[in-house]
Amino acid sequence: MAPEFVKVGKHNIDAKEYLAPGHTFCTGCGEALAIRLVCKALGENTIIGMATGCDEVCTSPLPVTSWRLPWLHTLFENAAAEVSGMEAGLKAMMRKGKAPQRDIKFVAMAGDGGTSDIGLQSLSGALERGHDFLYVCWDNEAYMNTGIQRSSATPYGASTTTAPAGKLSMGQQTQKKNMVEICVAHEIPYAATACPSYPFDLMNKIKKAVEIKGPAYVHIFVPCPTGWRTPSNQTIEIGKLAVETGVFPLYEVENGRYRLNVDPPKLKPVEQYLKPQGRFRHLSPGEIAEIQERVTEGYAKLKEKVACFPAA
Ligand SMILES: Cc1ncc(C[n+]2csc(CCOP(=O)(O)OP(=O)(O)O)c2C)c(N)n1
Ligand code: SF4
Ligand SMILES: [Mg+2]
Repeated sequence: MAPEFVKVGKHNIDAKEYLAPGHTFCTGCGEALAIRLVCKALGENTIIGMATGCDEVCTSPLPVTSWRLPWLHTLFENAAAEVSGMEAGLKAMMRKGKAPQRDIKFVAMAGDGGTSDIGLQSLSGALERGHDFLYVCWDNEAYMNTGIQRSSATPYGASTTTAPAGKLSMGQQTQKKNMVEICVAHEIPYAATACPSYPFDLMNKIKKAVEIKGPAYVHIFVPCPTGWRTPSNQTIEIGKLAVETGVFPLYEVENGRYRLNVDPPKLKPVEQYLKPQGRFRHLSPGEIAEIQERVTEGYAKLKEKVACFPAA
C-alpha cells in the first residue's frame, strides 16, 4: 500500500506512526522522538535489528510491543553483525529465487554504549565488509537504561553514577569518543550527525543514508531529561543549544567530503548549553573555560575539513 503523507511546510512526512503509543520512555525523552522521526523517514520495507538500551527496553516490554515495523532484539555487542547477516542472507535468498525481489532497508540501532563501547567491534566489521545497511546511534551520552553509568561518549565534566562529581572528582575525566570520525575512517559512503531538535534535517539524512548503496552511519544526539537532569519540556531547546554552541555540530560526510548543515554566524557561549543541565551544575568557571576552548578548537577543525574537502 502506498504511504499517505502529511504536508508540513514544504515537507511531505509519512502520516503513519511506526512507533505505537503505550511505550515506556520517560516524558520528554529525546530518544523516543528521534526513533519516531527515523521510522517515519524509513517507512515500510524496513527491517530493524536493535541492541539493548532504552530504545529496546521501553518499546518491547513483552508480551506487548510498540513496533509496527519488522524488528529484532539482539545482544548489546552485535547489532551491526546481526543486521549484516540479515542483509547478506536475504539478498542471497532473493538471488536464488527463494524470497520475493524487494528493495529492503536494513537498519541497525543502538545507544552510545552499544555503539561506541560494546558494539564497536561488530560495527567496524560490518562497515569494513561493505554491507548495504544503515547504522543509527542514539547518543544520550551514558548507559541510561541501567542507571546513568558513564560511557566513552559521556562528555568531559559530566556527572554520572560511575563518574560522580564531588570533592575528589569533577565527573567524567575523559573526552567524548568521536564516532562519526571513526566511521569516516572506514571510508564508508555516508556518515552524518543529527538531532531531533532539527527534525527535517534528521529525516532527510535518514532518507539519504538508506538510498546510498553501501554502509551508512547516522549519529543522533538525543537529550535525556532523566540522565542530564533537565526539565522534560526543555529537550528541544537543549538539542538546539548543543548545535548553536558548537558542542554538537550538524554535518554530513559523503565519500569523505564534508558539509555543515547548520553553521551559525557566531557560536553561543558553551555555558548557555551547560548551565541548564544538572549533570554539569558543579563545574567551576575554569572547567567551563576549558570545555569552551576545546569546543572552539573542535569546531574550527571541522570547518577546516569543510573548506578543504567540501561536499558537492
Ligand atoms: C554485554 C552486556 N552488558 C551489559 C548489559 C546491561 N545493559 C543493558 S542496557 C544497558 C545500557 C545501554 O546503554 P546505551 O547503549 O547507551 O543505551 P541507552 O540505554 O542509554 O539508550 C546495559 C549496560 C547487557 N545487556 N549486555
Ligand atoms: S532514561 Fe533518558 S533515554 Fe532513557 S527513556 Fe528516560 S529520558 Fe529517554
Ligand atoms: Mg546511552
